[in-house]
Amino acid sequence: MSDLTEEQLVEIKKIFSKYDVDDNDTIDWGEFCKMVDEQDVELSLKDKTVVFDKMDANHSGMISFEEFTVCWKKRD
Ligand SMILES: [Ca+2]
Repeated sequence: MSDLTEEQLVEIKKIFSKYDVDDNDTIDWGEFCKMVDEQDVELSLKDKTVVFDKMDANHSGMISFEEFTVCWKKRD
């Protein structure tokens, strides 16, 4: 199922780690907001909630690297 190359995975991991500030291998709400704020996109709090909820596929309140990778694939 995974069609990402090793290189792409390394790249995604790099981005993921950058925003996983407390290094617990998940992106929580606070870290997610920081990530969004650093992009050149204007998202309302409501939009952020929707995006976060979409990325957090199992609704654990945190985005795992796996969930992050899945979203990355959908982006392209
Ligand atoms: Ca984290």
